[in-house]
Amino acid sequence: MNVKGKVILSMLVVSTVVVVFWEYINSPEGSLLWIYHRKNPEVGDNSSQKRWWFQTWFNNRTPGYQDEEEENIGKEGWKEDNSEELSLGEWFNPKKRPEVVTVTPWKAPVVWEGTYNRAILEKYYARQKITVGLTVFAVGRYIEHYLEEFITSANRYFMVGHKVIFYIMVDDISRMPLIELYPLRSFKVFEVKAEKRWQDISMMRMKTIGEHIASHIQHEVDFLFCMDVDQIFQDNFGVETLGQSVAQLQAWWYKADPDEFTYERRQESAAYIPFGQGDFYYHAAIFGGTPTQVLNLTQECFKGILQDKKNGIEAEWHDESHLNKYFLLNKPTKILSPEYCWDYHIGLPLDIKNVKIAWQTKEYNLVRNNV
Ligand code: UD2
Repeated sequence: MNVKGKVILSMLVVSTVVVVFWEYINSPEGSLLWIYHRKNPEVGDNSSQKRWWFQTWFNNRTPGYQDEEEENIGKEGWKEDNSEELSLGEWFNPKKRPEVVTVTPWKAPVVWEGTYNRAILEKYYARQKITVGLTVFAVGRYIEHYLEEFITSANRYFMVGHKVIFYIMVDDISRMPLIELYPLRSFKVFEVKAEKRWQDISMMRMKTIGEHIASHIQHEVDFLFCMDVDQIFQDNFGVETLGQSVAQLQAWWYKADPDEFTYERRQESAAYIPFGQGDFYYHAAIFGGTPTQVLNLTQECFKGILQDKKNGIEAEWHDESHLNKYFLLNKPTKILSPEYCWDYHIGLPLDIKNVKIAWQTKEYNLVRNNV
């Protein structure tokens, strides 16, 4: 090798040493263990390890690549932010619907069409990778009459883009309709005892839901909704409905004065609410929240139901009366407008801009054992 060749070779060796040393002191690990990392996927993302020094070198010279790296740093930041709640002002604007009540006296949002920014919420919840549960009961003739339409429509409109588990409670599994679900959706079917009276079927849901949350649902979902089966989803019931403790305004009563509400007015009942008290009339056809909150709700309501049974009294609107008492004492953190559970028999007033769920026509004589 001539002198020129030796000079070039030694320059190459020196520059390699300089680059390797430079990468060493600048690497986040501060070590040269990248080969070890590559062998051990538990330690980190394989692909990022493979790109190690070459990528850093390349990034420093390529603006496009640099941007992506910075974007990734941003994402890491987001991950840390995951634990933080979105502030109300970031997704909710009560002024968009000045003609209706959009904030409660205890500052909880009442979610109406137009008040929420679903895109911001979607971004937030997509990062959280949430799973949402939905319980529904179909006992007796409610299976053939309502279940298929309920699940089919929920499959299409409930929490689109997020993992969903339907918890379906029936008194006869062999009569479960066959329904093919979209990706991200799954269901679990449970057999429940058929009570003789429809009132007890309705009320005992509180006990059953509570037992299922305690034994497994709390480990399976981040949020849970509980719904009546005799209704159909018509549009997206999305992440704007999620919250710690969520109540639904009853379509027939959302404009009425609390003294007109059909609360339980007899003092002997655990569901008793005196005249002069009450915030809203909540609908038992939809309630939800985190599993812990829903567990508390169902346990408290069932306690009231049992106490009434012991005292030989039944609240006027059964589980719904106890639910209203519960939400009077434990204010919901979010309320859904009647657009989320509308009865077309009322007509379609201007307030109702977008119906997400519609009541089915009540055909009590066809579906109930005792009318
Ligand atoms: C109202 C409330 C309901 C509950 C009930 C209590 C509406 C839309 N819903 O419902 O939430 O508070 O009053 O009085 O106003 N079920 C069966 N099989 C039966 C009976 C009931 O599966 O034989 C289940 C089913 O999921 C049904 C739910 O219990 O949707 C409530 O019963 P309902 O819909 O017959 O009672 P309804 O419409 O008067």
